Amino acid sequence: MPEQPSAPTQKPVELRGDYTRAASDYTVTQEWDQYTEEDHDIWRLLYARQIQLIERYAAPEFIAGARALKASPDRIPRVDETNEILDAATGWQIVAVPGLIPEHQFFAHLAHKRFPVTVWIRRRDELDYLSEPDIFHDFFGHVPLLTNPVFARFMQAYGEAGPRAIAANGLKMLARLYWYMVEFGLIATPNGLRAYGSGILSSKSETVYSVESAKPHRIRFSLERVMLTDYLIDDFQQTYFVIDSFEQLFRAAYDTDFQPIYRKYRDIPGIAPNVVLPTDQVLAAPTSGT
Ligand code: HBI
Ligand code: FE
Repeated sequence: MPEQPSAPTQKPVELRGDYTRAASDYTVTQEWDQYTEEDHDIWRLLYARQIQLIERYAAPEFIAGARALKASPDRIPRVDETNEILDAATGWQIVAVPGLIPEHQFFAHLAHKRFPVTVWIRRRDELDYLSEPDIFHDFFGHVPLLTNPVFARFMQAYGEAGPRAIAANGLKMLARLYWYMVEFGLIATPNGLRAYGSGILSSKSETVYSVESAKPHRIRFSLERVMLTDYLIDDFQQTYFVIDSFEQLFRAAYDTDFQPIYRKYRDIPGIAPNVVLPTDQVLAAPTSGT
């Protein structure tokens, strides 16, 4: 039986998933027939409120991906049906997992163009927040952009970087890149800022907050700046980093040798999540919003 990974929260919590049936790569079968009507009802509620918000707040590439997946508004999606669409778009697949899995296996899946999707769905009293990823976060938040060839290529490069980061004591820096880019990234578009991060777009309140609130800092993407910045897990972000294009993100990750970055900074404390440096390019706060 694979060991349970620890949850990335500031409080110790037990992981909810059933790891007893997982294979050595932590995959499980989805057992779609086991979902209850209540499970599907929760999917329907979450889907209905996010699908209308993303039209206004999400990156066009994310919206296009969400449409391409043809997920049902009424039923939890099936892994096998999704894989036909995803495979045709970028050669990626999703694999079912019990929840968070250890870094090493997580990286290996990404490097092989497999995205791990948690099988269970949250409870009705957790519609707005939970500390572990569930199928709504993993599927609705992450899978749409895996239909985008450039973003998908970035994700693969991220997975390939994992073992080298572990070997060089640089995991913390690499994980910050995932956090600020994959989970909480913003992108500049001709129509203004849009969200593409999965942590944002699977959360009703952070979707609006990330784009419209005057409170958080929005700082132009710089690879080193992102890799050095600490983050908060249990609250809205105090800083979002903004890319110009997925090409920019892919090139930064793909063309840069991270080893010198790990060597230079591994013993240096991170930049606090709310700090603005003199070298930062800060984007103007939106004129509306709170
Ligand atoms: N496991 N299922 C799952 N999903 C994640 O996003 C995830 C994970 N394990 C490790 C992990 N993320 C991060 O620690 C890495 O991005 C560094
Ligand atoms: Fe996620």
